[in-house]
Amino acid sequence: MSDVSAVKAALKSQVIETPSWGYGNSGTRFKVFAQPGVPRDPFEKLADAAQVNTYTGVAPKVSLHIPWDRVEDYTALTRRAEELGLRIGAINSNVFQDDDFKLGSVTHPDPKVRRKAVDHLLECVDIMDATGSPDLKLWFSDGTNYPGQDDIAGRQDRLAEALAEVYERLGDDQRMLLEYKLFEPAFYATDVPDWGTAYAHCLKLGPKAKVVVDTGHHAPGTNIEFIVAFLLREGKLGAFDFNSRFYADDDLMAGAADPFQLFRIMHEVAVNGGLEPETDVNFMLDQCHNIEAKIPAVIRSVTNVQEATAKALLIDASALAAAQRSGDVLAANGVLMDAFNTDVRPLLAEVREELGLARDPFAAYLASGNQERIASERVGGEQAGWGA
Ligand code: AOS
Ligand code: ZN
Ligand code: ZN
Repeated sequence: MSDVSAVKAALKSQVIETPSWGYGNSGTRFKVFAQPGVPRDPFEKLADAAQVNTYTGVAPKVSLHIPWDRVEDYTALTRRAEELGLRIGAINSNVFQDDDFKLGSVTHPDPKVRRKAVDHLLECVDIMDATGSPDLKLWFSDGTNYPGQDDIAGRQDRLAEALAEVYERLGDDQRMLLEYKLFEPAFYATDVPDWGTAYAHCLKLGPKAKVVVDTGHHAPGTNIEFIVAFLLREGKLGAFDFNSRFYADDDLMAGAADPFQLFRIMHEVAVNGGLEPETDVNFMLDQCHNIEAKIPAVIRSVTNVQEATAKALLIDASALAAAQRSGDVLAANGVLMDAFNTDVRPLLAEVREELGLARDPFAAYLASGNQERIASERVGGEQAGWGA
């Protein structure tokens, strides 16, 4: 796409969903560093997400996490989101923080534990009904640590059975997004370790089941853009969990560690129709901000995704196709690199200006005084954190 007005239109319509847990205190297993002004409840998490949307204009959806965002009244939470110009995005289920799930949740050998896990997933669908959320996000920590610990194929049978029950419960406009992850917390055999396993289960389940690609969940060197191209071609890419990794599931800001990889991913998204509304790809962030201020970090993550998208959209498609047809390897690669090496910040500043926003959302937020305001107002109560 080289027509600038079409590029701008695509950038204006891209929606990036931010995670409620990205606004709370988080850390590693060594230490959680508390920050002043962090939300004390899900309502305040929404207020922080609204700040990101106010300054970027492209982040009107917020993923919730159950139980961390469990409230008495989901209608009130949804109403608050609407007042803030937001809507509720994916409901993230959690079957990984209960003692009963030590040996697994939906793949646990004991049917009573499997029942408890499936009941939680069904509760998440009830919350989707109450909040208007379109997506149930499933990530399972299930797996084994030692050879022989459990029957690998048997665990797949139990997983398939649980997924089928939850799939049946989905409404017409609701989807199930199945996420995979190579390892951690299980170190020998994870039950949904890769896109192939997730894809095979989703294919059996039906059209409402799609795969989530979390960019931090692969072995080093994995060609993630290939996975993206394949899943889009099959109509099975449901969403991204964007974040950056240097080593494993680092959950750092999207585009921070490897902006070139994010560009290559967005190129495959763009050429395979993933920016078209009908493909319904949900561009989510799944990040934790352990040592940096949270709202500014989410703003930067959103703009990093936008920059990668803008560069991908600027690729000269006809020059690329001509080079590919003629087998001119260096010219084809050159077309891609020209786009990647373009400074798209002025273009995005123009896009924002046309939307009535400040040209630099990061600077505008810092100048707004919100950070100081929440630090002085949000005192007392329990500061919400990862897992709180
Ligand atoms: C876990 O590693 C996954 O990335 C999940 O997406 C998880 O549900 C999310 O990080 C919130 O806990
Ligand atoms: Zn994730
Ligand atoms: Zn993860």
